[in-house]
Amino acid sequence: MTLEDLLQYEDIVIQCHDDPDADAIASGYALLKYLESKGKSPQLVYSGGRTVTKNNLLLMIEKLNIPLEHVRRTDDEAELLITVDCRAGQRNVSTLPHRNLAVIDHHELDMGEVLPELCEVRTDCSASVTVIWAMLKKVGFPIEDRLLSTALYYGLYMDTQKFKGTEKLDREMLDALRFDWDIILLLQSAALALNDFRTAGSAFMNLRYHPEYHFALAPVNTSEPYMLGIVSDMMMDVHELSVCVAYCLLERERCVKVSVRCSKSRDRADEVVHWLVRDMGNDGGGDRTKAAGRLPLALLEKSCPDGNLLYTAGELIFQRLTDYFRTPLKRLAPRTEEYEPARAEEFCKQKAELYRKKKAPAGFVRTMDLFPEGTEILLRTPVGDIVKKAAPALCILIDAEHEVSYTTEEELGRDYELTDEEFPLDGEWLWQPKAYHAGKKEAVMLAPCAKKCIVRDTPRVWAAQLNCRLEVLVWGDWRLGEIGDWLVCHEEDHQNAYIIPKAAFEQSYERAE
Ligand SMILES: [Mn+2]
Repeated sequence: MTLEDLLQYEDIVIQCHDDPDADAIASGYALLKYLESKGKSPQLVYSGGRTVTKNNLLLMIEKLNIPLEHVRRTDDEAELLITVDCRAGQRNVSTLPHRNLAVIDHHELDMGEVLPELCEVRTDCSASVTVIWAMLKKVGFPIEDRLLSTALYYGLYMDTQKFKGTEKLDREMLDALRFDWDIILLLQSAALALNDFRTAGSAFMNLRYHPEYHFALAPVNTSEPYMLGIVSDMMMDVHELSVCVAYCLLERERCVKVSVRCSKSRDRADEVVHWLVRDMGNDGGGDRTKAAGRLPLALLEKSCPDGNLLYTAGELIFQRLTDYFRTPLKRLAPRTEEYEPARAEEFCKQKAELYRKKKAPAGFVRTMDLFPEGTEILLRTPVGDIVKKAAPALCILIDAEHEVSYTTEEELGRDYELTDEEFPLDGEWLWQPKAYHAGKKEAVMLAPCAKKCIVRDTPRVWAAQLNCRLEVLVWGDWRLGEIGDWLVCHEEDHQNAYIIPKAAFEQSYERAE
């Protein structure tokens, strides 16, 4: 996409992510300046429940005259909505109504994510300001405006934690910018209010450090989520630390928010967060070096009914991080990688072998053995109550879980081998399968008439037991398998691969000879 593609629209709204940071604000501002120079009058906004309160951002907005507005809700559809430093549909942005959508961002794409036609996502840039700068350069827009230059510089400075890990294009931009040093110095020395500094100090006093894995976590006593970024950014300056976690209790949002920073290229902040909140909360998005997520209070309260929730969260995070480093997580996207069972050894103790589902005994009853022909029978099936008339061909199937359903003898014969043996329905089952005389509402037990039937063939799978933690992409969701769980794929379709938990596998699968 080029910036000129955006000029075909008149009513344009530029949206930063919720809780905008310096990069989002500066990127939106640069886009605003460009569109204004082309005779448009776009709006620069952000949404979400919180307004900007962070010291340096307020100062940035004031000193650089950035007309950023907070929009809570609107029914007005923008002709064109451009999300900057974020992508519509992701959790960190409350996307405003629009007819057309454009995206400018630098964060990595999620697996299988679909982007709008109008998009510029460059992961070779450390900040969105660099993406915008390159786009401005491409259309020959001169960045002579000192305030705009300053905004771009500050956006990159903040998004890279003071230029830690900049890319080639970032450095090119830095060389080209003619920014206002005085404003930069002012912003740099305004990162914290005195009270923020005290809060950070107390978080550092309560730091927990793992000497072997070089991670640390700091509980932050605050209700301002931005403090997490400040604390975790400061932790990155510490030589001994490679993974830094700050977390705080947000009563109003009913969650513990977690912010992660990684300073070594070996670790990925978005993966660490994903691991920390798995099965519990959600990721708020992020990238290689910084990411955030949430743990809902309801779940923490369950594991610690009347305790200190911040403390409980700390224990959980420490434990999960220890596990994370003890057994590094592997990932498998079967369909994109064209998974073959021969690859099972990468994740498992042994080669994959053929298994089949155990032939669980099922039972069947001929309706004519229960009622005279034509009697209306009511059956409580898993999909609801169904009434049918007793007929010579009509049967009732009792599955391994003792659920009942209608079938015909012909259908039954296709999937099952029918026997004359009695189907054992002992009293151990709480719910005894029954059918009802629909007119008289009388129950008739199926047990005395039920016969055993044996499933003819079950599809076979290649299966092997994991010896690592593995996440497998199944229908767009990452499913985690623990050591001991089984990695299986269909015999006919190798890319149809997934995880079956250890207990479930052992209960219902057996080796195919
Ligand atoms: Mn950014």
